[in-house]
Amino acid sequence: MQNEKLRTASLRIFHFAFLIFNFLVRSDTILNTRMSVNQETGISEELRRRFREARRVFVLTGAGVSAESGVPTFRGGGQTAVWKGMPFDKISSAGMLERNLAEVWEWFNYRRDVIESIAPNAAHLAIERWQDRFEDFTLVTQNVDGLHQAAGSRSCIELHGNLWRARCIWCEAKYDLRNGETTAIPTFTCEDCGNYLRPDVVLFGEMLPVGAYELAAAKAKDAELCFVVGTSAIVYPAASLPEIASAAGAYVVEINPEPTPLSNLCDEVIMGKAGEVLPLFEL
Ligand code: BJW
Ligand code: ZN
Repeated sequence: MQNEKLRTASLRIFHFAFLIFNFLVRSDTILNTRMSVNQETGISEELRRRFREARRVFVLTGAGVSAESGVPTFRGGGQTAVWKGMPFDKISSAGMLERNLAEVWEWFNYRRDVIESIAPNAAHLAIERWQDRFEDFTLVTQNVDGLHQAAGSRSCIELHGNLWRARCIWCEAKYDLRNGETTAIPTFTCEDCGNYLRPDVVLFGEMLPVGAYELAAAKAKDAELCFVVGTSAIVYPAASLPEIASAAGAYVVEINPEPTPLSNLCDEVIMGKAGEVLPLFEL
């Protein structure tokens, strides 16, 4: 009896110690308590040094980088995109395009209307300044809003297309919707072949634009420093880019108010808003 009680008590103590240990290991990874971190900026001395000395820098952005401009994210960050009660992964899917092209256009026309009056934020502007700071700088975005370009980023690999463009479902001719008569869509048809146009974005279940992922993967593999900014990192193949960078030896840094499936792979995780954290690197 006495032995049984002793056994239960030691098991409980062991279990409790295990929980504490787990918590410490996890918070150590997430909060970088092992490093010397500046309390005001949250940026470690190690990362500052790497940022000063890096020649090849790679940045992957997601919806969170545009959140502070007022663009709703898809998953994290409070608002989630729903259109007429339909979750975005249904309306933004290849199947929906085949079933109801007109409704897909309505969804994208609505989003263009929202984004039209929106401006780049401090995160887009910081990334724009980085392009002239490093010998080799690569910006890869999953965003379709065009805000990196609006901020002045000259070269941006768009993995998921751009909602300011349409393309012919048959001959793939592209149309700029910034100057076009967008209210005529979806009845507007291709000038070359007469077929319907669709938004020039990559929907779930569709292939990425030819060469875009391959170029991004090559740059990720070559990078010394890789930033993963404002992405939930669950959509592939985009989420594999930081994995490629890490496997090839890059120092990987995540900037996001929430942890993601990539957080544990990262060398540093700065839990904060992109528009607040990114400008701090230049201080
Ligand atoms: C902040 C912040 C602040 C908030 N500051 N941060 C391998 C395994 C399993 C599945 C697959 C796989 N490979 C491929 C698949 C299938 C699928 C996929 O990945 N599914 C997963 C969901 C499981 N992938 C595909 O279908 C891709 N195609 C493909 O792989 O082709 C080959 C193939 C073809 C056929 C069969 C099989 C393979 C195409 C993916 C296309 C994604 N398209 C969308 C919609 C674009 C059009 C539109 O705009 O409507 O792209 S989906 C949506 O998700 C959009 C985004 O670009 C993408 C990523 O989202 P993102 O950017 O990460 O945003 P959120 O909202 O998820 O996260 C925001 C983050 O910001 C959060 O973490 C917040 O905390 C943070 N945040 N405020 C910093 N101020
Ligand atoms: Zn055509």
